[in-house]
Amino acid sequence: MKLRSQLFAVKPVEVLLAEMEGEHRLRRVLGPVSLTALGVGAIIGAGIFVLTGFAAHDEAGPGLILSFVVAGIGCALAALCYAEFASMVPVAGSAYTYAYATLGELLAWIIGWDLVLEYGVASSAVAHGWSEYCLSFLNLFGVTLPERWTNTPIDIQQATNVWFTTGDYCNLPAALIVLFITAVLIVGIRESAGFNAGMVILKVLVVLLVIALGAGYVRTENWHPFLPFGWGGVMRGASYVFFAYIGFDSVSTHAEEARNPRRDVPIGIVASLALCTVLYISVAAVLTGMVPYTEINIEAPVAAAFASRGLRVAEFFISLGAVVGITSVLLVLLLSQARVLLAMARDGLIPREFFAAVHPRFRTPHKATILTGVMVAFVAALFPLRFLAKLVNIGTLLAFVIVCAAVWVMRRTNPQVPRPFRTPLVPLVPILGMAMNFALMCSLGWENWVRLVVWLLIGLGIYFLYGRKRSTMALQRAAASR
Ligand code: ALA
Repeated sequence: MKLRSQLFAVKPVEVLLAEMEGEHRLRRVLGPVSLTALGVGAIIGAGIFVLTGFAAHDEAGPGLILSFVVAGIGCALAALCYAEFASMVPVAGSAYTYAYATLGELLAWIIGWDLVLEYGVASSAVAHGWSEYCLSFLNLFGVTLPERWTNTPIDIQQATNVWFTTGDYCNLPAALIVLFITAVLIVGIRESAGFNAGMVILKVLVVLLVIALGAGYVRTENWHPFLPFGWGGVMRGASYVFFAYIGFDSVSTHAEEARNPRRDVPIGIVASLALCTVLYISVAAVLTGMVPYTEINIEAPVAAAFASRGLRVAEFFISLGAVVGITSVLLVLLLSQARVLLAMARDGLIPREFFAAVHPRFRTPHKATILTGVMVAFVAALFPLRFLAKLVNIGTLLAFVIVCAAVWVMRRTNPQVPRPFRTPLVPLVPILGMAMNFALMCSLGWENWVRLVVWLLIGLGIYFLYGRKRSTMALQRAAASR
């Protein structure tokens, strides 16, 4: 096939749906409540429990409340676009699959590779958050671990962006939790979903406790000045705490396990995001109201805010809830990562024998899961949290921009395909979604753009050396034209 026609070749929606009927499918066990729980499970984690501290302290001050509103609007616009796709093409693979159906193979590959950044690297960042709250929880009982085994060997200077070595060995707790979750995932989705539901309930209760109890300790003078770093600070804060919202889109990677994907996946996406947005804005208001922004702790800020008011029992429950809650984020992100790899492997863009292998007994993509787990554990052990979080954000924002564009393109190229959920006000919502998420990308600083470009270039290298020649669709077309 000619290069140009292959790069822009789309995978017809009919083909995607027909593939759903084939063999080696995953089990359909998830309903709307489980899907929403998976969404909430993926969303509330290191972002709200850890990154809010740094964002309030260094970037936005009490304006963090507005940062959550801004990031939430960007996500809501993207979520409405995701929901249309999820109802129309309810196949595992998320944005990758949508791009393949609309924008062609090359952009699909780019977005799939970008999702590896979103889910894989985010899992490493989240494992750091887990490690910090785990250590602070153990501290409550007087247990401390040697620093050499809880810090990364390299770090990055905040002001100058220069890398330096720390003399520590690795973040061992972060790596161990990743390997543990990987083992749980191999056993299967039904068990994982049950495990997840318990963790989600606990963390939502803890967040409600933070809001209800913390509200009584707010001192409104802490909200003055409200925007100490101006609107620029609000936007920088938004581009950072955007991390806290990541995960709602992972609901769409579970379409293949949903009992009624056309209805339940859009419900899961929109409901989980809406719930978390309300909770986040409230937590930001409570946190910045309880503690002057200059004194907000940047390691375990929510627990520390309650400790600073002498609320030791609350500190205990918050630390416990954060450890458990962040575990459930890891679970869903790692699960989603393996699903995206599975979808790409079925299309021949990465080695099928390995990534699309489904375990005969557990019916899970065990090989992709193991490889993902080992890589994520390795990155978590070595790289610092702030670096990972910003890299994840820029990659995910790019995925959102592409999905918003794709919904608009699809309305023109495939108007006839049934859409049980329709994004309202097309093209206004997709255009605003692209603009808002692009604006957040621009607030992340040039170093992160450079890292994104390097990541994408590596991806393009893999595509041109491997995927392009082995793409199932290209091979089928070549066979048909012979
Ligand atoms: N939104 C997820 C978290 O905050 C990634 O941990």
